[in-house]
Amino acid sequence: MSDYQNIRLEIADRIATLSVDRPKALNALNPDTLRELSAAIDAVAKDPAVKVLIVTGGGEKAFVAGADIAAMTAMKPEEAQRFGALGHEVMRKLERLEKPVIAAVNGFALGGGTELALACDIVLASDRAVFGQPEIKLGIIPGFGGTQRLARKCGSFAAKELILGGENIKADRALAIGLASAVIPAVDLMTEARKLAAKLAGYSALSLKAAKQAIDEGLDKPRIEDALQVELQAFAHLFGSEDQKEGMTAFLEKRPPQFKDR
Ligand code: CO8
Repeated sequence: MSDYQNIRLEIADRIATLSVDRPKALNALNPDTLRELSAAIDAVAKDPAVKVLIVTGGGEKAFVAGADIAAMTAMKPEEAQRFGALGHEVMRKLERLEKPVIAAVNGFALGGGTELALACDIVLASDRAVFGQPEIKLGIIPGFGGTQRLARKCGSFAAKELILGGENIKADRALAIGLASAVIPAVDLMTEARKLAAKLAGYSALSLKAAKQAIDEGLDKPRIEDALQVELQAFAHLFGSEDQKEGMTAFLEKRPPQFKDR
């Protein structure tokens, strides 16, 4: 029996699926939900049987419709600071998870929902997905990393269009600005997400982790020389692994590799 009230965590075939599941509020993130997400990400991080994480929304309608507006209405600045910091902590934990994270965006991904997708590595959007940062219409701004990640991942013009304009966008526009990696018919979304996750799960956990870290840590370096050093260290380190020997030997022997994650 799981202790989670607002999320579901299912693990099968080396893939964990984490669903935000608060149908009465279209999966909006309140503090309890964020704390449960944090605990679930820790569990995924520690579980050697899990190689890839899929994040999605419970039900048909929403991925996550934002931070919980009812929970925020009466907040004073200090409480908002704590809530924002909790959101930052959870998104950062997801972003720094040493395993690939696929967002399967199945419906409304607004405010904190777009911010949750932005903290994932690959974003698969259903053709019914709706993204947006509508906080400006509530008299606030994004507070779970949206001002920073949207600008870094999609550029400042796209970030300002969404954050200053406050209008929602459909999946095809999200694809055009680089907020989604692919758009998939709604009925096929989870099948495609699992197919992609299964493909990644067949690779070495060591090279998946190294690739993710090299990209993310390199992007944080202002100088390309320093960023290239990040890649070089990670690249060279893999040559001490059994999986590098196996991957290259299997190629030369014209057979599929059997990675052992070591
Ligand atoms: N918070 C709380 N409840 C919500 C939220 C939300 N974000 N979104 C939907 N709900 C609730 C509705 O209140 C409604 O509840 P009830 O049935 O009790 O009236 C139920 O979910 C169903 O919603 P609707 O009836 O509105 O469904 P519609 O199909 O008509 O509309 C929408 C769907 C378009 C998704 C609409 O619900 C909507 O616009 N939701 C709000 C979207 C939004 O503004 N999100 C951004 C929130 S702010 C944010 O995310 C900031 C993040 C950083 C915070 C940092 C804090 C310091």
